[in-house]
Amino acid sequence: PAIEFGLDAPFTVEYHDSLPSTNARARELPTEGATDVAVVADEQTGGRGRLDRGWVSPPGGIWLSVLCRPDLPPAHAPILTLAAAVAATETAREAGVDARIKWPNDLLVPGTDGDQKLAGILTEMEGEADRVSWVVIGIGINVGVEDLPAGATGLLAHTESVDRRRFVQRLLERFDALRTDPERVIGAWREHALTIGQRVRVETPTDEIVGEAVDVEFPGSLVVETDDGPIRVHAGDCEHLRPA
Ligand code: BTX
Repeated sequence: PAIEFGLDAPFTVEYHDSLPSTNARARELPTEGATDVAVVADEQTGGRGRLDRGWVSPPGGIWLSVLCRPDLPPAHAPILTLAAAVAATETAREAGVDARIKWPNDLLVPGTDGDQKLAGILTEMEGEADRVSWVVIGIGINVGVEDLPAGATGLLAHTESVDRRRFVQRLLERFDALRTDPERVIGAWREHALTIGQRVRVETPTDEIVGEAVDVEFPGSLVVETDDGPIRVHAGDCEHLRPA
């Protein structure tokens, strides 16, 4: 499959014309003893978002999941979601698209009628208390603009053509360089962030936090300055983040 996709990437690339979900396929790989594999599909018939939401994945998009086995405690795994967001953002920007990051896991393109969602990231993992056994980072990037939900946009709305193989290759190269460099991830994340400086309302399963988003901190928490002082929100606890 790696040869079929014609990539010389730092990950073995497994390509499928159609899958229910590249994350679901990548989750099968650890039992096969694999690591550092990227699963790519032209279309997904059951694409998944966070919190049991769906992800619309028509043919021709970039639907990609990366399986790795990092030497990290589970609590630090969110840094890999941020690394993937930075890798995807920088690759989109290189392709001429003004992508920005909305904490924790969305890529947006600012527009005159508001920000539109270009991409999303879904990280899943398994591990013990002190060490992750595997992590699957699913990255969905809209390419075309047909058959997308309201509020979504694709790369082709902002640039004339997209070489998907090259895009995947560049994204994987960047992710590979970033995954062991948390300081660079946080620095680059801040540079591309749309959320920092905004007044936000963050919904978690137990709380609603309102204030100014002032920073992101390792391993991926958002610092919100509230009337009662700063609160750090874990990426995994965010159900919704809206302008306040
Ligand atoms: P999320 O829960 O932040 O976003 C999901 C929400 O986004 C949906 O409820 C819907 O409102 C909206 N949405 C659905 N499809 C699209 C789309 N194509 N473009 C823009 N907005 C959309 C984000 O979850 C995480 C998405 C990860 C997707 C990748 S694709 C490869 C991998 N495989 C897989 O099944 N999921 C990941």
